Amino acid sequence: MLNIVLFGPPGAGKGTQSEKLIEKYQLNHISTGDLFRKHLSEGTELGKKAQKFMDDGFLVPDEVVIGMVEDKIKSETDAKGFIFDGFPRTVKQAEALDNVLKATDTPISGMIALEVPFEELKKRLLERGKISGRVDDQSEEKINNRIQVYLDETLPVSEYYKQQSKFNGINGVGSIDSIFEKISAVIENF
Ligand code: B4P
Repeated sequence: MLNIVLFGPPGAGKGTQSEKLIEKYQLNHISTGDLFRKHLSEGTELGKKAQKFMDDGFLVPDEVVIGMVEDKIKSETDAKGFIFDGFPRTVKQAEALDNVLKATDTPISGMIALEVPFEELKKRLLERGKISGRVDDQSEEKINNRIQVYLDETLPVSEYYKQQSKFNGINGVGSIDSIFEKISAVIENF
């Protein structure tokens, strides 16, 4: 079973590359950002809880995220493997994910970290904001906040996977296809 953590700052291209990886490796996609946006659009209680954090570029509390992902993994019993896109975003989430996967005896195969300079991230997100309608892409202030939250709360997750010798850094600047080729080459060695 192939279980991949696709990691990186906001706008690094996690969602973009996930789409291509799912198709190539026939994996199930768990994007916490997409799941929250679905809850938001359906007006669920969970969506209401997540909204104010997302709109301002803060992380949704761990207990909300972890419960949602756990339910999703347990419901997809016929999966050949998973791409975790935008999850885990805190060390607590990473530990919780390991515990859930331990129960099914299918550990994380590896982490792929997309590395993109902050100026490029800001440019991409402001550009996406023009068409996405996403509140969190609408101002430089919100984007700066998301990057700061990434540095403070999410970057330590890469250390967690380095300690397990599962970290693989990839330069996330260049054409979408060339980045996809580099990611695929790393996956072939998992
Ligand atoms: P996410 O939905 O995960 O969004 P993201 O980090 O902004 O996007 P991503 O990296 O996927 O970028 P994309 O491919 O779209 O999170 C949103 C919010 O949800 C978080 O801020 C948080 O509040 C909440 N949340 C989610 N998960 C959570 C968790 N685990 N815990 C707590 N809270 C959580 O690419 C961005 C843009 O760049 C696109 O327009 C794309 O076209 C462009 N692009 C991609 N690759 C490119 C390339 N190579 N060159 C040029 N442009 C490129």
